[in-house]
Amino acid sequence: MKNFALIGAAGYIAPRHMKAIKDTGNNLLTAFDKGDSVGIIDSYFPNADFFVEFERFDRHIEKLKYEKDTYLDYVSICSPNYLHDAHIRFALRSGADAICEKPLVLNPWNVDKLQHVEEKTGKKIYNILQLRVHPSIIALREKVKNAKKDTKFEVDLTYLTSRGNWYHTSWKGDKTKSGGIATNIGVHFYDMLSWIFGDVQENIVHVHENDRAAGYLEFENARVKWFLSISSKYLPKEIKEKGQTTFRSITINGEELEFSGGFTDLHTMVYKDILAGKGYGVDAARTAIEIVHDIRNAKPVGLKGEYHRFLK
Ligand code: NAD
Ligand code: HP7
Repeated sequence: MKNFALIGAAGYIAPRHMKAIKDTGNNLLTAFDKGDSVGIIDSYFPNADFFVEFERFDRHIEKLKYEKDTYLDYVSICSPNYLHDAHIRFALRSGADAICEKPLVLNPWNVDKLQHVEEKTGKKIYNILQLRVHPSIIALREKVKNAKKDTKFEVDLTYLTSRGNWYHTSWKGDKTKSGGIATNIGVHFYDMLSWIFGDVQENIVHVHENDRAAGYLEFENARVKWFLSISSKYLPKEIKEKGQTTFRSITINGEELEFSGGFTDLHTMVYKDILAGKGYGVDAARTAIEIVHDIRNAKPVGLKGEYHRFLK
């Protein structure tokens, strides 16, 4: 049984990590969050210790080592994006491997720094890249691998997931903390696309606002028009009429990829892989971090060239 600590325990995604730790037969020793709405811990690990001050959390972990001969194997990191690198460094210096939420970091140069810490401490950093364990995505990757080398697939990616006004007030709405919506939400898809279709050849941003972004990405094996939004105003009429607030669609050469289902247990699948000595590390995270950095810093060109049909 492996010992875990968790940073960011009071947030939206933390319960999926608690569930993954439990479902894989491991133990959450201690958790930390600035906020104290963490009653959810009782549903998974009623005996876990909890701290709201970093210094006491740190002291507790040291005490466990020197007084109880108890060591952390992993620190799971569910804090806001801009804090990931600091929390990863803490994990590795504490003698644990880190399992960190996406995006691993906001900028490519942060990735290099993390690799130095891995080298210095001999510990590993894993990133939650959960779409890479989604069965439909794995099947698509196989299909692309088996296609002729120079095939270019035509991909249309539309991802609408409505969020209320709170999103903009929270750290997620602050570009310096989340990276903006293309980073915070889109990173999954850029990672998935580059994992399936190969190196990036062109990256054009048509529109980038606080509630929607759209662009064109060309990979070795695909030409992708993408549209992403957290505003319900861009939902297709028929989706709104059904009372739905999300619309996720990927078509490849006009054919719909069925991938909406099966999202909830992906964290547990990622944990299983990591515990089995697999899992995706710093190198795997790099391409998508480069893509989101470039999208964040690009000057949108407007409605020119290969833009997504939702911009019409
Ligand atoms: P959230 O705001 O609900 O939770 C973040 C938590 O971190 C909060 O409880 C907050 O109090 C805590 N926190 C803030 N500053 C802290 C600090 N200095 N030290 C310790 N705790 C601190 O956000 P969330 O939606 O749970 O997102 C957390 C992370 O998970 C983000 O990196 C996000 O991108 C990622 N995420 C991933 C997925 C996914 O599908 N893989 C889904 C949602 C979120
Ligand atoms: N929800 C909340 O109540 N609070 C939140 O903080 C987030 C959602 P989905 P996920 O918004 O930050 C996606 O769209 O797939 C509600 C991104 N992941 O299924 O879990 C929401 O209003 C993730 O990277 O959300 O997360 C819905 O009612 C990103 O950080 C419900 O939860 C996160 O949004 C489910 O919402 C975010 C993927 O796109 C794979």
